Amino acid sequence: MKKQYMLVLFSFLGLIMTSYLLKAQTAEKQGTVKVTGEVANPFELKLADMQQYKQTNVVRKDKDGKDHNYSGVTLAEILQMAGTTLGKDLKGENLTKFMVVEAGDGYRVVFALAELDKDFTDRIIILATIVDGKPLPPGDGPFRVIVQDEKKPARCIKQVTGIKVQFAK
Ligand SMILES: Nc1nc2c(c(=O)[nH]1)N[C@H]1C(S)=C(S)[C@@H](COP(=O)(O)O)O[C@H]1N2
Ligand SMILES: [Mo]
Repeated sequence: MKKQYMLVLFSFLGLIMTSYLLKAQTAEKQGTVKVTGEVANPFELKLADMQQYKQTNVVRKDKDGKDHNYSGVTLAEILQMAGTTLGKDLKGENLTKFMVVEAGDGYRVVFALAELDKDFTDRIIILATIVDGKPLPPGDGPFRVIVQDEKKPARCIKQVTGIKVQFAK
């Protein structure tokens, strides 16, 4: 009788521990963006590290019709860190490169590298982690792309988990 009781207790403990570990893993996954593909140094961008990088602000209207101040790191700077052909190297066949941004819910959007490069455009695109001074709400964050001055918010992809640079072949 006592042995059975112990067995039940231990299986319970096991279950609780497994669920904690799984939760921790999901939290870890949500707190990072994998930068991969046609880059010299693929890396994982961590939420905890974001404040170390230069912060850029973009003001955008949300569906509430009001302006909101987003801050984060420009996609151009993230790609620079990963070692991509921006600036003087963005010419010739490198102009066929694009990035696929992926979200936790399977939503994906594409930006051509030339859309991110300051020699091509003044429009700023950031990977935001902060809105109006606070972390993004769970449904939107922790990472969301914010595209300055784009009429529709459809490329302001939420819950970003990955950025992959590819060639249009
Ligand atoms: N991950 C993810 N991001 C997304 C979407 C989505 O389905 N999944 N929808 C997009 C579209 S079509 C729009 S209009 C806006 C909606 O953002 P809002 O709910 O904050 O207005 O989010 C964009 N970002
Ligand atoms: Mo949309």
